[in-house]
Amino acid sequence: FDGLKAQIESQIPSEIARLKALKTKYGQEKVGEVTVNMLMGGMRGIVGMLYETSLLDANDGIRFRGLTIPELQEKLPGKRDREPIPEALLFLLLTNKVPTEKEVEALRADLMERAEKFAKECAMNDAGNKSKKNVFDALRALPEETHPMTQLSAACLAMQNDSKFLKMYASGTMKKTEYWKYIYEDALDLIAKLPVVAAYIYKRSCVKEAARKSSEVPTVDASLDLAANFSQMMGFSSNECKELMRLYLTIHADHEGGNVSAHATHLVGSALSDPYLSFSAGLNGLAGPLHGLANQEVLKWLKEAQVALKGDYSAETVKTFVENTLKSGRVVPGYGHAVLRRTDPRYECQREFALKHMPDDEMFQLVSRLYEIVPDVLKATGKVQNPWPNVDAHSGVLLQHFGIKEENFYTVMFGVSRSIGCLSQLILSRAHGYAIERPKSVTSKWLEEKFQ
Ligand code: NMX
Ligand code: MLT
Repeated sequence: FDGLKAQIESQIPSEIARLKALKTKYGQEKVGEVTVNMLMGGMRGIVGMLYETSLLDANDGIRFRGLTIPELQEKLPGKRDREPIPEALLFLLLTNKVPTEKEVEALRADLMERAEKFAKECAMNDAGNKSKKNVFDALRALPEETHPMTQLSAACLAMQNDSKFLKMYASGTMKKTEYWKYIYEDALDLIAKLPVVAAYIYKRSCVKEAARKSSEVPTVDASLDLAANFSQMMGFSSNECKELMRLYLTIHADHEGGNVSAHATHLVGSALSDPYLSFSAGLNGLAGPLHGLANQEVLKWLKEAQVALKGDYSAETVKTFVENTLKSGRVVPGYGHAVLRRTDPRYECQREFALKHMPDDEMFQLVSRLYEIVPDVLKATGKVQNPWPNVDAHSGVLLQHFGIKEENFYTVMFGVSRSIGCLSQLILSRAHGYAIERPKSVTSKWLEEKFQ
């Protein structure tokens, strides 16, 4: 299927011309100022990079190529039930165009073919040609208790051997204008392979019951959509769980360019590191507790609350529990955001999903109660810029309900989804000839001398 690739190719000349015109016309204009506070405060608020696939507004939340989450739910074709499928989002991110049903189906089939070929080849190597090592051998060499995110990142590196970009670059015959074509192939391969690898990690090292455990290469059902197949490979075949996976993989895909995982992927990619190296870097950032690992932290914290509160979710007891979390020196996981100044729309759509599919779930009742209590407790600290919940405050309770109980796996699912956004932009960055990233740093002495 080269329809998507051909569409991207046809857009490149006009996009490059548009960017060139922007530079010629406005190259000397200022987009903002950098204060010492910004420099010392994690570069918050500095406009410092181009990122086309999505844009985050503090008050409106995320827009994927201009579309909000409710708009995605309404407009993206390819739905099996109510939720959009991530293949349709991938098409939108890459082309800035809502695809047709036919285009989504062609991309779905392409990704599933890549996934199936990968899984079959690895399974064949396992069974017959044991001397031909594959990524699953690399994973088996790690202790089972290695954190699933470390395993996913290591798997990305272990698959780098397959990089078409790497081979072409090494051959010395690839023109700069051709880079994106091989980045595209690697990116689509990686997006297709990650669910297979993730499902393997889940069944080998997260699941505890012998009956659900497996260290076989998962079997891909190429007739399914990417999310449904992922759910099935993990051992969850109900329609509701597949719907949840479609929603999950869609809403976690992209959050503009400045978040740690997107920025890390972008930065490493700007050195012409291939998608396997670049996205592994992104995953390492996603694995941090202030970023993607917060979804695991939230679940641990909810379980802690269930034990401490013993079913008493009255306002007073819940408030005391939250205050004690702060007193112990921890952050309240799942609350706050570097850019957002409202409840994350990704939280809201997950809440809607819960209200529709599991309104009586006990842990959902707790999550809802926390939504009433936590913002005021955080406001009372006088320092938290955004007291509202983010995406991670809600994702775990949905997964628990549908049987995905092992919270140390949650960030892996976030990573599988984030590949869609990060790798889309990586393709566009090479297609549009973005520069290597290299901002200027200064020492604190330099600052003192400047202002004294
Ligand atoms: N609980 C307790 N304190 C908080 C929280 C929170 N949820 N959020 C912010 N603060 C504190 C923060 O630690 C800082 O304290 P100090 O000055 O003592 O260092 C102060 O409030 C000001 O921080 P902000 O400017 O509001 O937040 P910042 O932009 O620095 O950080 C987060 C954003 C998301 C890292 C922060 O809100 C946080 O740690 N939240 C909890 C972890 C979390 O949910 N992360 C997931 C983000 C979404 N994702 O998936 O990546
Ligand atoms: C994300 O999805 O990347 C998080 O909300 C963090 C961020 O945007 O900074």
